[in-house]
Amino acid sequence: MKSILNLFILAILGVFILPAVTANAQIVTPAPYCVLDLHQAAAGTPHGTATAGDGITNVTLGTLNNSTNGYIPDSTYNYYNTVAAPSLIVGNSYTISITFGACLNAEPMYYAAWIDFNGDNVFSAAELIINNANSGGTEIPYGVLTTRTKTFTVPATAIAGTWRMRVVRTGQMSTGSMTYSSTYTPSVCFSAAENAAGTIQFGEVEDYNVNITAGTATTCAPVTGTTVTGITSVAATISWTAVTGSAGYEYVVNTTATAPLVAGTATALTTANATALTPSTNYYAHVRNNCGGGNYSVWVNIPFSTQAASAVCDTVTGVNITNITSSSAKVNWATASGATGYEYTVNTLVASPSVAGTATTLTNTTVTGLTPATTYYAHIRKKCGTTTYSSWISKKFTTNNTVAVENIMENDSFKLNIYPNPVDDVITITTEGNVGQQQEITIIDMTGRIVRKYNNISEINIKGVPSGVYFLHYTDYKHVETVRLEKR
Ligand SMILES: [Ca+2]
Ligand SMILES: [Ca+2]
Repeated sequence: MKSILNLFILAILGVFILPAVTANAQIVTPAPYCVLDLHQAAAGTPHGTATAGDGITNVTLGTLNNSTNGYIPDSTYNYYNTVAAPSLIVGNSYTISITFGACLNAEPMYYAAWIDFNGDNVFSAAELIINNANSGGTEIPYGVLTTRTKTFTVPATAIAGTWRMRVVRTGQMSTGSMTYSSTYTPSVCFSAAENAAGTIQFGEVEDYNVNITAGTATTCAPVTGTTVTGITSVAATISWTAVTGSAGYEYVVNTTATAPLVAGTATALTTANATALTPSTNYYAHVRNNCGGGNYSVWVNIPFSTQAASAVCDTVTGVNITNITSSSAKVNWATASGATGYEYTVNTLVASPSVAGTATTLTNTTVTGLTPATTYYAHIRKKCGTTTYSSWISKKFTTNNTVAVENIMENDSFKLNIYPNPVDDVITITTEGNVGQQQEITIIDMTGRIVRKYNNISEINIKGVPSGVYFLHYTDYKHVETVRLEKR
């Protein structure tokens, strides 16, 4: 039930925001139809605002389109007998649309409408045309202006004549339950005495006249040529062939093959974009033709399935280059989660490759045939799935200088001289014979660690190198010589 505080707030809103309101004409006598008398805050006290309250703000059916206050000016019952009655042809289908004020508290709210199709002044259960369960199955949400729709067919048993339609919005009669029930339908008749004796209910009742006419049932052709294209993991485009004489179309995209129970999204186009879909899900695109006059063709549907979500394809990690020689190198990378393979390219370009590399399922490769003393880039990318790749990761390395091993064994009168040895700081180096290019001196300790390296070899200064025994290692393109060196 509504709290006193809420009623107070609603009353304040009404008093200070809204101008004086003229009540809609109410004709309850003669009253061939039963009474449905709901509670109101107080006579003449608006209950909420024009769009926020417990009332009905619009009813649309065929030519009927009646907008009213969502709050209750002085009565919860209004009979709009001066509003032109829509004509409903026996056998035709029509969509009723009801808009509800944005209720200001969380009490479950229900709705229902009946048309006395057979003109017996009784709203029978068989004459129910809309309620929560058959038009979405949920309560009216709290605090939101809400519209519900339902398409119904005027039954063949309907009698021609001007009869009554009753539209109701209310809480749950007699129990005042605060828990929404998907199967509850509001009472169609409820007297003031019954109301006073039982649980007081809020809401609004709007009665209308409708003309039931025999006429000739209008039918129109359903759409054809329905296709679904551009399917991604979250979107698709629905298209259909234009129907001659169409007044427009409606479409619904859902996961149910059965024809929609409610009106779809109206469009004058022959395409519609479905968005915010769920990946890897089976959907149905339902489309129907608007015949005009509130009548529609049957729904046609076409199934489609969204694609799987496109997982992010991460780059490889742990790239390093080992076993570098003057003509080869081994490229290594870490095993990547979810990889179906890798591609690599080794070239002298810093830019990522623009074409596919060499495919492999290993996490290393040894490249050969490289040029000595040259800077290379190893480019690696991960393969995800069958056609998706990560971006490239590149690692720079430089090949070693060439050592012409084949000449080392030749007796080409090459001779290396170093002195003094033992040495304090400065070593003088001379060579004799056919010297190769790219001379280099390396001082290596007894553990194999390089402690100094020189490219200018005529005189080197090893000041600062701890005393001890070392190897002086000489190389050029043709020769390798190692001499024992003692540092004092
Ligand atoms: Ca109203
Ligand atoms: Ca009836």
